[in-house]
Amino acid sequence: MRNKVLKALLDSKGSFISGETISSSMGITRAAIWKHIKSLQHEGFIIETKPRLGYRLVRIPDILDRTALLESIDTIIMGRNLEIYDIIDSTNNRARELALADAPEGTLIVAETQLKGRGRLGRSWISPKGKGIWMSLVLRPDIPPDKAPGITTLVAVAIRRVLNQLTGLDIGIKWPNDIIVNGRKVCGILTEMHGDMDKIYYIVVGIGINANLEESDFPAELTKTATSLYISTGQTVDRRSVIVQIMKEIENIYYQYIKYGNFEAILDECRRYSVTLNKPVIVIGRDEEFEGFAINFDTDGSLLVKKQDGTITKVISGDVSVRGREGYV
Ligand code: BT5
Repeated sequence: MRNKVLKALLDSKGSFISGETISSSMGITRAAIWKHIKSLQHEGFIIETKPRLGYRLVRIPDILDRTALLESIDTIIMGRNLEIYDIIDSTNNRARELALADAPEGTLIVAETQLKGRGRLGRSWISPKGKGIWMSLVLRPDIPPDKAPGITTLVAVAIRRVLNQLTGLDIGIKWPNDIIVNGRKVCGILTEMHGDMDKIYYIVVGIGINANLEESDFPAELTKTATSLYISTGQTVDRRSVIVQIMKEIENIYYQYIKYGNFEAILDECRRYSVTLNKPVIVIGRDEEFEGFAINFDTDGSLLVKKQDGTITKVISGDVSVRGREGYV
């Protein structure tokens, strides 16, 4: 009932809607509506009330509300099947669980905080409550499994576009899965795939965006390498619009790619904004570490690194980290 009252307010798009209209369309008393309005106000929704005119939704609080988010997402597939959690272990775990239970492509899991947010190679991802965008998207691309790393590239390109449009900041892509502002990580992507030799069953793309985190939200060891949109612009961002626009952008790029298989345009955009290419890099793998010069991306999105002896090595994402010679980027 609370969601229906909220939906009625959202549908009237900033105009007044009378208690009578809501009560007759929903078949509940005006007193019951008033009770739900009070509780929405208590949650932080700013709702103006005027005798004879009724109710008007003035502002939606910065909590991730399913009804409000669904109302704003204007995609056909991405994010349309949506779950929102206050607390979760990891949105990637829940997305994987749903994917195994046949959840449709585009299923999106979002959480206010994660207790066991993770990065690659078992690293942890800090996810303070209410400050970031911690979400995972289920995809079922009909592409060969060796092309799966390209999905990380595609998502990075989509996120870069959106964050740049929303903030005007120079946003870079650090191969293979980081989005960078001022040399620091503002977003990380964790792509996990389930498939066999020739088929992908599903891919879960985990996206962590440091939206409104303050310096004090980061542990000391991350202050030199991590940042947030808030720290970089001095302004809080509306997490809902970031999610809405990212879903739209991923949908555009992803289906273009699935339909026409043209990865070259995505790679070109990635090259243009890469903070990795044409620089000395240190490649840190599970068993070995080497230095070289990042010369290009290969057609599958892997990184081509020229070693000091002149040989060129193809570095595949997933089990390596890349660092600049003088620091993180
Ligand atoms: C990543 O791994 O960058 C992928 C992060 C993906 C997080 C999302 S949140 C929603 C979804 N659910 C999950 O459980 N995960 C995904 P990697 O490249 O391995 O980087 C991890 C490293 O980044 C850590 O070892 C830290 O050094 C650093 N780090 C941890 N939390 C951070 C944060 N909030 N911002 C910036 N850096 C962070």
